[in-house]
Amino acid sequence: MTVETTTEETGGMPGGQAPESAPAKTVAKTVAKAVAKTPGWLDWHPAPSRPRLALPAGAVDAHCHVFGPAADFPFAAERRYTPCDASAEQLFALRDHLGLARNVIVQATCHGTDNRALVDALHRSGGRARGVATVRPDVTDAELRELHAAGVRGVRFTFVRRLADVTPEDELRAVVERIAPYGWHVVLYFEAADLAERAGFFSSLPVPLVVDHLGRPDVAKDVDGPEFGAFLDFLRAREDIWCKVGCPERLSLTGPPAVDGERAAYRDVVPFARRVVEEFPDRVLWGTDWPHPNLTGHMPDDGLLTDHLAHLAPTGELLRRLLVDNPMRLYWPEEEGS
Ligand code: 0GY
Repeated sequence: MTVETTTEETGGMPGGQAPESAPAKTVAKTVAKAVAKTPGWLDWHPAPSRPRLALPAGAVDAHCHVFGPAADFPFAAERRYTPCDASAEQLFALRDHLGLARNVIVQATCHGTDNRALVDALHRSGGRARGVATVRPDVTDAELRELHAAGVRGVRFTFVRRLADVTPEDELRAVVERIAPYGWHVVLYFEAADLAERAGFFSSLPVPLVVDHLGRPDVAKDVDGPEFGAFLDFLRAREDIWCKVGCPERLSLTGPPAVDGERAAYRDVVPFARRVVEEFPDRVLWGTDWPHPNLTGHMPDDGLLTDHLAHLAPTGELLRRLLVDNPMRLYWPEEEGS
């Protein structure tokens, strides 16, 4: 059970009755009400192992989320799922436990365009987190400046229909016009089958692009087949298209899952991720995807998920680019070379 607060307006008397002789005074009353998690929802792993893999100093978790806490940051009315809480402190404790140094926190659809939980987490991070927000075309410059000051460096467009209504392309283009002056990029979350229809639109956007979760390939298909080939061509077409290669737990069909000490997990995803890491070593990113929204089969052990990196980036050089050089260049460019 999680908690959501709503603000109710009442008259100035107990029970909401306005006194007859006095002018009706409106007061805000915060009401905590229980909100049920989505049925089948799996909470994040309570006791992940420590990675055995030697991570480079300064490694960045470039895709993770915060949820609520709902009592402080209620979930959006239009959300498609209700998660458990996953606070900034819990995220930063995981960061330290895994031996990571920084986070890129991505606005989750359960918070809609209300970026307050994200901004709060960025402020709490002491400069060790950057963010990707969700905004509407009518976002004001004052709001964009505030998001930028907090550490936001991009916006996310979601085309996964189970997560949100897909915003029309002209509205998304209007968002891009608003954010381009800030030097931000667009994070794209789409399924492989939707790329053909959207590729022209994506390629026309005049800002850097970051693709979530390998473009969600169908890993039952051949890594050398036409569908993944089209995705690789999409990445080849512009040098400012980046790709996240994490999230095997979401893509894998045959596992085995990263639980109970399994160090050769998600074998069906490895050829896809590795192909991208090897061909585009300077524009790949990785993230835990903690707290792993919407998984129903199993909840991975985040330590084993971190160790899974050894299969994707098998040399120290590839690992350093994936975890440090690339995310630093995209999210902390002012620190490059320092
Ligand atoms: C992810 C993936 C998912 C959810 C979200 O914002 C979200 O709600 O991103 C998903 O369900 O596939 O990146 O966390």
